[in-house]
Amino acid sequence: MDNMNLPPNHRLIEHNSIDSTNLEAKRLIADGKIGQGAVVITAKSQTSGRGRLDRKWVSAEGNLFVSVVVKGQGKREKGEETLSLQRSPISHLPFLTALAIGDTIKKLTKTKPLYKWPNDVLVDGKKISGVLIETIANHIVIGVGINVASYPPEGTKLPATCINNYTGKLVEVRKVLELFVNNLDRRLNADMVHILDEWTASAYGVNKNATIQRGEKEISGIFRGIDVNGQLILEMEGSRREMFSFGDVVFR
Ligand code: BT5
Repeated sequence: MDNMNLPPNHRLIEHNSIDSTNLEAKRLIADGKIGQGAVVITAKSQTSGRGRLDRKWVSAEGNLFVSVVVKGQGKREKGEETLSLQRSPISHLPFLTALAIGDTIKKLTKTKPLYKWPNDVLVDGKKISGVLIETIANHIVIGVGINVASYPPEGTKLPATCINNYTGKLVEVRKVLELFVNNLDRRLNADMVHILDEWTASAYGVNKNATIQRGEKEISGIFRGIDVNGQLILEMEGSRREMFSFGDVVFR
């Protein structure tokens, strides 16, 4: 597959091996090399792929590693067609990105992906994709790893899986890239009012017992979905509700 149909104003930069596509995106931003359109940075493998809190993202060749750089919420300049976050609060972005990953997986497989707060996409309860969003100098880096051909068989917090486990024939990484970037662009340019509802409708673990982990601290309750800012709602004893804007959630 040589010709890829990316949305207009998208510049694709492909690497063989790189430390991390998010790090490369941040270097390009710092060096003023992003320009007007959206920039899509991919690599066949990463030597230092990262998750949140500097955790490791296992980055074997055959899987997708991509960072999409979009402009922040500044005013759109006249005539500017940059893909930019005009319509969405940044708090919606992890959910919107997860949905774009879900769209992609649904197009390629017959599975129904579920979304685990804050940023995981699961198939059969196994992690198939993760999202790392970083903001720098009025740019937003949307980093996404999707397991296509392989996954770490052990050593991950949740069991993992990959797209090719659910397809009749093997899917090309660049096909997954093309679908994902188009789905992301479409969702970024659409009305976002229903994003959180759509995410919640396929959320993993709603109404289940959940424990929020924040470093050493653990807080347990019942997971009741997310509020208008994307914060996790935990119902404690006596129906008291607490909101969490970051952390990891474990379901029991
Ligand atoms: C994430 O972090 O899930 C975000 C992963 C983002 C990776 C992309 S790849 C392109 C771009 N460049 C980067 O350097 N990063 C982004 P978090 O929620 O913190 O989950 C990390 C945890 O997932 C690890 O601690 C492992 O338990 C597990 N894990 C690591 N590699 C995995 C894989 N390939 N598949 C499934 N689980 C994995």
